[in-house]
Amino acid sequence: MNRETSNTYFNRAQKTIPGGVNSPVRTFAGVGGIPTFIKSAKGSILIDVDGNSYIDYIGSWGPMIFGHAWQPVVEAVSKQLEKSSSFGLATEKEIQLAELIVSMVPGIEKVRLVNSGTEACMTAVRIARSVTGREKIIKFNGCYHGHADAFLVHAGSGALTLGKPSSSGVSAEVARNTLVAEYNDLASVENILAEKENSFAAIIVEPVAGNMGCIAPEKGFLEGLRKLANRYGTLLIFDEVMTGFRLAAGGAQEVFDVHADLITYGKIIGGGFPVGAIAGSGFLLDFLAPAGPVYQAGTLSGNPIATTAGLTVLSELRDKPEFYETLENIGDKLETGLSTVFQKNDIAAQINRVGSMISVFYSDEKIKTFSDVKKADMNLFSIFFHQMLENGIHLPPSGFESWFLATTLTESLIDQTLEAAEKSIQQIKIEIA
Ligand code: KE4
Repeated sequence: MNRETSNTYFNRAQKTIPGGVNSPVRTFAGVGGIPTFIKSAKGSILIDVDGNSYIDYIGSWGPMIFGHAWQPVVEAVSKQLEKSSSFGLATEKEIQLAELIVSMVPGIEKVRLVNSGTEACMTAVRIARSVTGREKIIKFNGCYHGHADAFLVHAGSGALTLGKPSSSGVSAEVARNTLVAEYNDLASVENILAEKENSFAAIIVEPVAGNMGCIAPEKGFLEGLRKLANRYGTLLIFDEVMTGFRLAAGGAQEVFDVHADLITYGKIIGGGFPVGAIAGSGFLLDFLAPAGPVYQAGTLSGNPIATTAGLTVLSELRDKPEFYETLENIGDKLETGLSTVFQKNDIAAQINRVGSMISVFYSDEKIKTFSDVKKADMNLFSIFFHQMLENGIHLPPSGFESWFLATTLTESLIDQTLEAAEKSIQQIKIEIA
């Protein structure tokens, strides 16, 4: 497959953009090779700058639940664009999107729109710190909540897994207030809470993990977090930037029937445009300026383009919940088909799927925790990734990411994907024989 223009663009990009990309995962650092530069996309098909086409399993990391360039969004946004893209003053569309989100998600009363998942998560933590008067937070190894300092922390040394920066530029002082527990391990959470009682403002968790590959919460895990948060007076924050409106209209809260105090959203609610949101009770959300003492602001927050796109997508999901059944069927067909390919070829692989989030781990052990993920064969994932790319299938360029399915993945596209998987495995077996 000719990828020369992508290569040329990548070399050129590195002269003016750090690492040649505007978000690290796009560089293929996780799988090696030259990143794909995309020219256009429609439905579930990507066209790169060399004219190669691929069946897309990234979906822009989640937003494209109805596929790329979904006509209703194209039309609605084009019409809005004629009336300008931003006023810096309030509009009705912000009210409509907030009302729509409140109507779709059980247990929330108010919403603040921001411009990214990162902004949403950092604001949720700021609210929690203001409400509780406490400073520390608990996050989980392998979970990602955006690039705010408080989240760029990994388990440090010491029994308390004191947070240590996982990025240069994050101060030790900030990192010390973030302690790191293990996903699907309630005891690791209780140990931290008990050790420093009354110090924790929030527990923040991806209710279905997607940033270490897809990992479902074990039975009782989310319920256990809810009970621990109640017992220790700590707020529970569900980071639903990936799962929100993807797993169900009411997101993970609806699927698992566990209710968080604050929920963060992104991706789908912007319909492909930059939107994030914090949602929760009126009491908690009214801590945000100008209603309350927690400052938060944004030039383009709730802008008419992003809210128009978000309204168009969420209205469709509200009016046609059968889309979730469609996504479940697509996910089931893909999971079953891939499992057959791997079993037939004696490849030790675990497929984790929750609805339209799916990941493949090359391991003979079930993948339930971050330490399980770290034992998986990421080198084999990289080889599979490149073979699939060669065969016209664009997987996310990292074994530590979830794949995202769209309603535009037809039976035929899934069949093509499974044929490509079989062909890729055959090619790999020849190579590694
Ligand atoms: P953004 O700031 O990228 O909009 O959202 C941050 C974020 C927060 N919470 C969760 C659960 C997320 O998955 C994300 C962002 N997800 C990554 C994909 N793993 C975005 C892709 C990228 O960083 O380029």
